[in-house]
Amino acid sequence: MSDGVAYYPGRISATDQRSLLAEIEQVIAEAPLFVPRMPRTNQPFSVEMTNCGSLGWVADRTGYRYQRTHPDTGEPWPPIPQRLVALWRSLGAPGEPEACLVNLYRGTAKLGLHQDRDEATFDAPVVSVSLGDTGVFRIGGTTRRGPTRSLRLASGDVIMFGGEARLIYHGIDRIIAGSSRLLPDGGRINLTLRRVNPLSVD
Ligand SMILES: O=C(O)CCC(=O)C(=O)O
Repeated sequence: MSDGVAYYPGRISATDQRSLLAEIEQVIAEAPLFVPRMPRTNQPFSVEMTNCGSLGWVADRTGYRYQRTHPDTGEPWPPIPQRLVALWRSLGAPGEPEACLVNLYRGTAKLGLHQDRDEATFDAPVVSVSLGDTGVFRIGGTTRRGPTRSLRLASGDVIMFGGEARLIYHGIDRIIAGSSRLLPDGGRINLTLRRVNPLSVD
């Protein structure tokens, strides 16, 4: 792995994956999945999303941003499950994550190459947890046109990128249908934990 990218295959046990999935299903029951839209073009993403944490990431015609409430219900996001906060700490990430983006990939859903740069701080790493079908993750450097490689993220895998790698380009090319039986209807859930504000704000 390049500097600042850490890959932890099978970090979350099968039992803990099931417990985590049940907690995320509860998050989705309280904060329903929504379809984000590209700024300006208003084109829908193929990925459905929701959030937990004090802040949640949303995308609509007016732009990308973090906000305290769900765009459809107007309610605050549910809290981040403690086992994810514990994972964040166990990886040595600072403080506590403020946002956990929940992405659901079904069918041909994918996520284009992008940087995570809507946060007010890049001091903390991004911690990303995969559940369900394997995702073909594309990972590059900090420039859009640089070389990329692909990495298959299976259920229970964790990837963390921080330091020099905090702004690497990354995305999901496709999901390998039928590669996991964790999600009853198939598909993949990704959980992305992030700090949004500098730790001094806590
Ligand atoms: O699904 C993934 O593994 C990547 C998610 C991602 O890049 C993001 O939400 O910014």
